[in-house]
This record gives sequence, C-alpha cells and structure tokens, in this order.
Amino acid sequence: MTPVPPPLPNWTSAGTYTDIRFETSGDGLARISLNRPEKRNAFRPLTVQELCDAFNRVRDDPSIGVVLFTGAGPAADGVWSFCAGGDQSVRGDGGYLDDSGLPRLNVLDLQRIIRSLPKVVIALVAGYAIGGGQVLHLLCDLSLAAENAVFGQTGPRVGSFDGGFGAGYLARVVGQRKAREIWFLCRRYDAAQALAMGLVNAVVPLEDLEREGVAWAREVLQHSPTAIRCLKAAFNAETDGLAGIQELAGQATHLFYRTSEGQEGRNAFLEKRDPDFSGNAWLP
Ligand code: S0N
Repeated sequence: MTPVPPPLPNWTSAGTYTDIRFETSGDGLARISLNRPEKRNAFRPLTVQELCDAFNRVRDDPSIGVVLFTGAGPAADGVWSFCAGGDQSVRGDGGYLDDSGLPRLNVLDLQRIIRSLPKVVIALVAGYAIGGGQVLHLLCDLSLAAENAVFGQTGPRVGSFDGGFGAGYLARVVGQRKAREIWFLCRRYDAAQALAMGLVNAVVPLEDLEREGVAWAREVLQHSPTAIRCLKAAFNAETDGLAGIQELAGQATHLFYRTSEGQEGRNAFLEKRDPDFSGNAWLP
C-alpha cells in the first residue's frame, strides 16, 4: 500500500511585506518566499531589507526551528524562479539604489544573517537560481531542487562578482575547479548537474518540492535544538575565520551561562562577595 504523505502545513501570514511573504506553520516551521515572480524574484534593496527583517524575526522566535526559503511562482508566463539575483533595473553606478537613491549592496547583510542564524535554513529551489540568487541558495544549510531548477552565475557577463561567500564558499562546496568553471564560463546547470557537484542535497519533482522540504524540516525538528545550533556554528567555524569561531564560541558561552559555575560568577558579583568555584572539578 502506498504510504499517505503527511499533510502540508496550514501556513499563516506572519507579517505584511511588499516583496516577500513570511509565514509560519504554528509547529516549528517558517516559510520565507521571495515574491516578485514577474521579475524572476530578483531582489532590490527593499526586498533584501524585508528578508533581513523576516529572518531576524525567525531568530527571535524560540518556537521556530527550521525555515524554508523559496521563491513564489510561477510567473504569469508559467516560469518558476527561486531568485535571479540583484535587480539590474535599480542598479545605479555605485550599487543597487533604494527608494531614496542611496546605493546599496545590502544582500551581504542578508547573507551573514542566513549564515549565522542558529536555526536550519532549507532552500527550496524551483526554476532559476542565478547570480546573487544562486549565492543565497548556496548559503542555506540544505538545498532541495525541483527537477526544473537551473543554477548559474552571470557576474562576469553583467559586470559584477561576489568574491565573498559566492566564490570562496562555493569552492568549498563544489571544489575549486568547478567553482572557477561556474564563475569564469557563466554556464547554466540543471538540477541533476547540481546534485552531481554537491550543490544541492536532493532533486524532486516540482509538485513534490514543498512536501519534501517540509518532511526534511520535520526530521530536523525532532532533534536537539542545542546540538543543531552548535553543529551549524561548528560547520561555519571551519570556513568563516574569526567570525565563525565567534559564533561557535558564542554557543559555548550560552551553554556555560546555564551551568552553576557560570551562575556563581554572576551571583558573587551581584552579592558583592568573592566567587566560590570550589565545588567544580577540573575535569579531564
Ligand atoms: C533568470 C533568467 C535566466 C530568466 O530568463 P527568462 O525566463 O527568459 O526571463 P526574462 O525575460 O529574462 O525575465 C523576465 C522578466 O524578469 C526580469 N528580470 C529577470 N532577472 C532580472 C534581474 N536580475 N534584474 C532585473 N530584472 C530581471 C526581466 O527583465 C524580465 O522583465 P521584463 O519582461 O519587464 O523585461 C534571466 O532573466 C536572467 O538571466 N536574468 C538576469 C540574471 C542576472 O544576471 N542577475 C544578476 C547577477 N548579479 C547579481 O545577482 C549580483 C548581486 C549580488 O548578489 C552581489 C553580491 C555580493 C557582491 C556583489 C554582488 C554583485 O552586485 O555582483
């Protein structure tokens, strides 16, 4: 007998935005969707500002453990996109222009927020993940691709490049040779090629993408939140230099705060006495 697939979440809107949708399931999941399908979900400064806000709200909500990050679609012409990168129509001479005309590259802020979010972010990629959109999917902890997914870089063709996570972390994920090929040749790669090079975790039929993402998310949610957040920080520490070590150390500090030893230091200060750590062994 074919197993009955688990029901999809009853998503509830968790905020009013212009360029994105932010929804929660009420049982541990959030879904953040780029919502400019007619622009292939390209991001302008406002889009990024809204994404940063939604991800920060996820950070501050202790009931949420996993975020599904995706692109709304399809567009009216039937084409799906995760994200086609920076909106070239608002690209001024010094950056992406916000409503007041200030040049910005605020997607770098978003990259760091996703990277250091102490929760699991799963990219659900249907259709195009191009340019800065490909980098956003790369920065998610896990990535599931629909069979129609298309990945690629265009920077050297459209006069830009992402020399941070977009180059260095890509090389960590797919290897130096493939990363150089992706950037230098600006080719497109289908879902099967992306899976073969380790760019995504799995490929599923388009109609199953959300259900699969929810299933993966629910598996994560069964596990220890502290173990997961420490592991994420540990993976980042291996690649992110002192900023990564700071994250991992921050997790250790959070755990230390919860010990009687950590609390004795605080209590002694507040009680204006010398701290007494004598009950704590110097363990091997
Ligand atoms: C995605 C593509 C391949 C889809 O092709 P298709 O299906 O033929 O659709 P189109 O007719 O081309 O597009 C439909 C409508 O959507 C608009 N549109 C699509 N992409 C963009 C975009 N990126 N910006 C603005 N508009 C976009 C089209 O214009 C069209 O609208 P209408 O009908 O009104 O004309 C194809 O669309 C494509 O190749 N898109 C461009 C992909 C691209 O080059 N993206 C930019 C790459 N660069 C970045 O993302 C850099 C940003 C960045 O993250 C960054 C980060 C760190 C450091 C530096 C940077 C940096 O700036 O480089």
